[in-house]
Amino acid sequence: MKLQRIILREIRMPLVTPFETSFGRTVNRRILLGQADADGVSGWGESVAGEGPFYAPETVETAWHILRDFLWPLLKNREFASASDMWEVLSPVRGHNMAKGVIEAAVWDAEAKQKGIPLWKLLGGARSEIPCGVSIGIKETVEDLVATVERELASGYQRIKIKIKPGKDIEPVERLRQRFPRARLMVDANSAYRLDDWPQLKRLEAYYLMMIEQPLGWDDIYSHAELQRKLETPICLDECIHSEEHAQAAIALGACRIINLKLGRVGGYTPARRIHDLCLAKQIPVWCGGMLESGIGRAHNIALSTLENFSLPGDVSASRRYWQEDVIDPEVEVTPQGTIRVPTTPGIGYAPRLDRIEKLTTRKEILT
Ligand code: OSB
Ligand code: MG
Repeated sequence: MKLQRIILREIRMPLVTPFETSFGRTVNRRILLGQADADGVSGWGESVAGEGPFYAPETVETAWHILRDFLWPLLKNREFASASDMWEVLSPVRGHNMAKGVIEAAVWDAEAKQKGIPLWKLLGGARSEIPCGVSIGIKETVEDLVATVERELASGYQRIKIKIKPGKDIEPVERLRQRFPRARLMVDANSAYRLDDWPQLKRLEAYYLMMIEQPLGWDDIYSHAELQRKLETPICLDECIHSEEHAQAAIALGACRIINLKLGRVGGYTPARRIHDLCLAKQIPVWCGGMLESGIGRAHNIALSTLENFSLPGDVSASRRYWQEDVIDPEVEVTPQGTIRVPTTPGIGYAPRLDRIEKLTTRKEILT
């Protein structure tokens, strides 16, 4: 397989509902898409980098810069036996996983298309239907939150995650637990607490949460280990896990009992599968996180979620929860049982709508 060119595009898409976390509010998404043309097929990838460096250090701008100026020069005119060789070739660049993840995933899509098989099968996926949960942003009022959760549960979603921050934690969780005694509930703090806040997090244990996601510092595995010793509720790490080595350290230290795996955060399928396999061996369940992706990134999340150890519902949900109109055909839909049926067509299994993508494009660069 030889990469002829890659096309970078930035598209802008307004969210149906603004999404608020402890680190900020997103109304419009700026999304970097990568198209990799190899031997007559096009593979697609999406960067999960945010508009600003508030979830992780990378941004849309840094990802574009690294892709154009450092990753593409490593790849151009090179022969690959398979997409699984990509990760090693990209290794001279340290970090910048969100930039690497765009092109790595795009080449996996291209390889599956060349072979005429679904990407999830090429990856060794084991399920044809994946369980889905939703991630709900911080709301102005608890009433609004309760109404939103009611709607999502009625749609069939199998678990509810809400975003929390200091001052908006105990009350919303208590109200949800009163109203939905049997729902599978969890919270995500996006690093809004410090270890000293542990008594406040301890109070959350009264509400039978499945897990508490990333309560402490984005790069602080050690303090999560201290916290996990004080809590019975499992800690799930998101921001802290950027590599197999981080996962190894977190597990060995007892910093978490569950890992949220995001393709873009770890740099693509090769590192994601290694972390998946490590967690499987250590009996740490994983689930697939989301980053408010367009249909391209969403399709990749679905493929990743078919691996065996993705045993908990992820943050992968229907296109219509995010977008008036998505950039793929068909859009991602969720069954009344709260599952997504995995596509059976080659590659990511959802066709990029090039006309719509071009219309939404604010910047484009062809690298040859
Ligand atoms: O921490 O999982 C997170 C969105 C943006 C940045 C970080 C996170 C999230 C989500 C949304 O929780 C998940 C989704 O619905 O795509
Ligand atoms: Mg998270």
